[in-house]
Amino acid sequence: MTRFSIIAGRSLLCRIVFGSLTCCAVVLPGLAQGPAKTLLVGVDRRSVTSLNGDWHYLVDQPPAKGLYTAAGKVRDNGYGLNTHPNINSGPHNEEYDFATAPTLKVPGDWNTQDPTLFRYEGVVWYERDFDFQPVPNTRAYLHIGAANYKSFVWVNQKRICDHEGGFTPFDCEVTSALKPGANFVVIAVDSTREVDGIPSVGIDWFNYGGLTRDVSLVTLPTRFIDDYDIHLKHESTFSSSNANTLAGYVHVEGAAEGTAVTLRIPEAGVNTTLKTDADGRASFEVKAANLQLWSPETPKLYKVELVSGDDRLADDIGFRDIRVDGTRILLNGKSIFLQGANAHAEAPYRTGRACTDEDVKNIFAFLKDLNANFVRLAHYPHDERMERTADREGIMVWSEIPLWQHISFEKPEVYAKATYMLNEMIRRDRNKASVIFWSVSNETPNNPARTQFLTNLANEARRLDPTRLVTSALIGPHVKGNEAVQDDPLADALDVVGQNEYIGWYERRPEDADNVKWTLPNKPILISEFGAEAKQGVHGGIDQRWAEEQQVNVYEHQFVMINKIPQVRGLVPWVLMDFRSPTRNIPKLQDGFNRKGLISEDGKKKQAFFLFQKTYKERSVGKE
Ligand code: GCB
Repeated sequence: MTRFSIIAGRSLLCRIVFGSLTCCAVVLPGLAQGPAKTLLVGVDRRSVTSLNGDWHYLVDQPPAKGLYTAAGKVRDNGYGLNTHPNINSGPHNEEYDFATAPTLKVPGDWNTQDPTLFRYEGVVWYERDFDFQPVPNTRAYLHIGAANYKSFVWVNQKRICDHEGGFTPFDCEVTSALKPGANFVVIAVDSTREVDGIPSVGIDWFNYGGLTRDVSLVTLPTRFIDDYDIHLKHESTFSSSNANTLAGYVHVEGAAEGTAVTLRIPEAGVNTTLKTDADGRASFEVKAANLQLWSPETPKLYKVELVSGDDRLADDIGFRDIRVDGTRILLNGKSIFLQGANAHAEAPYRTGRACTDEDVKNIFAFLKDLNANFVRLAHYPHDERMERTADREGIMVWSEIPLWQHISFEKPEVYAKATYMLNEMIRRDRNKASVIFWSVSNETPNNPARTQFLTNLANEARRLDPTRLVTSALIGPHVKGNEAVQDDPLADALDVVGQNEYIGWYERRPEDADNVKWTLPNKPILISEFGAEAKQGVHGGIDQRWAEEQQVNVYEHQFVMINKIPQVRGLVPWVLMDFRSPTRNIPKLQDGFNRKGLISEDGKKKQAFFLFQKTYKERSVGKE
């Protein structure tokens, strides 16, 4: 049960969680200061003022006195005011100055840009000057693609908004804070890991901090299209001859009831005018002519034009049907087998958080070369360019929120955080045909509090988007004798079950996999992680740890095992490319990298890459 209440200009989203009422503040569009959320969908389709580029930065080492008071509250008189020290005269005042500070590139993590910040986890302040000419009858939003992990935003000395979560966008209204001519924005980003954060403190990837994705200023008419969902109607049964009804909604922020919204998809013969309801939402169902459905073989995208009043937006959207039938996964009514890889948002060649066109191009070049039709974007939402490219290239996507291993599952406030992160992920990417799975978690401990939390979250994902499949990657069971029985009750809440296992690396010997007998839920199963480490360029026998040959050997035995599990509908080895992880500390072998990649971080393919390339080409493992 969810209800809204307005308290002092903020809204509280209240929900019964595990029998008790919990509330979390959410920002109502247009209200400044307070927690911000993903508001604007399709920002990359709008003409915006980019604030990417050089930002001045200052490091505010723990206890971060520029940001926090001794009691841990955000200071009113901290660096956010961007005042300057009296250098030459008057009493000495400030101990910081952005004007003369060095710069970091945005988007980008700080760790790989300033060697002194390589291992730094804490607060870094960013400042940027920009010119702006307000246009009458418009509203302006600061759009931040992602900032890891907490952000605090000021514009022209006015505290604007906060955000928690390192991998989803947020929008803060800045209309009344902007002035004609010179303006400035200050953002404090705190990458400190927290026990009650999502993810929590223990992670097996690099905690890159900073403004890691595009930042822009979006100027919109007073009434504007903030959100839309345009998809093939999810009928109770799929029939290709009837797959021509499009459904969804367009939401117009600030719209009075009855505001007109035009939806045009010229190539599909759609040209219709809708009317918003009292909440600004115009729901629709409309027949399209001759729809060519999206699939990896034909990744067809339609130009979709939305117009309401002075606002217009054009997106490229594909239409397809994804569902489960027994233990099969059906795409447009046809059984599919997913062949792909796990990928972290680690930039190939240069390392660092992937955030540019070039990074995304390089990752997709690897996937295409591998003959992949699928990618699991681990363990958090990646840059939106990834889904855009997947849409164009015909690669299906698993998208996940960072509920990784140990999370404070017993705390209602953590559940509230998880729901808004899920919401932000779905809101950003629900119009991407490539995304077929929403994953609620990875490798969480099997206990009642966890199961209740994730079951609720899986249901929430279904409520937000009934057109996609809900999954999670489970860990365990350990093999006993030759038996592995997966009886995690979380499986009941999922449409598709991800099974992670490391037989041949963390347990048993590679050849033991040949004889393991799996008992798995009677649902489609993805082998969502399996693999072994190898250092590119190290060669030796099949039993020699860290040799490329040994990694191949692990996979060959895995293939024998996987071929015997009838309900396996896909595989994603861990992992496409070696990625930084500070927990991997074997000198000369790991050197701070998880080496389970099929490719090294500098783009060199290991032998296992070619094994998968051939296996996927020949489709020799698994059945549709
Ligand atoms: C896992 C985790 C993944 C790790 C991987 C490993 O089970 O899901 O995040 O990186 O194992 O290499 O240990």
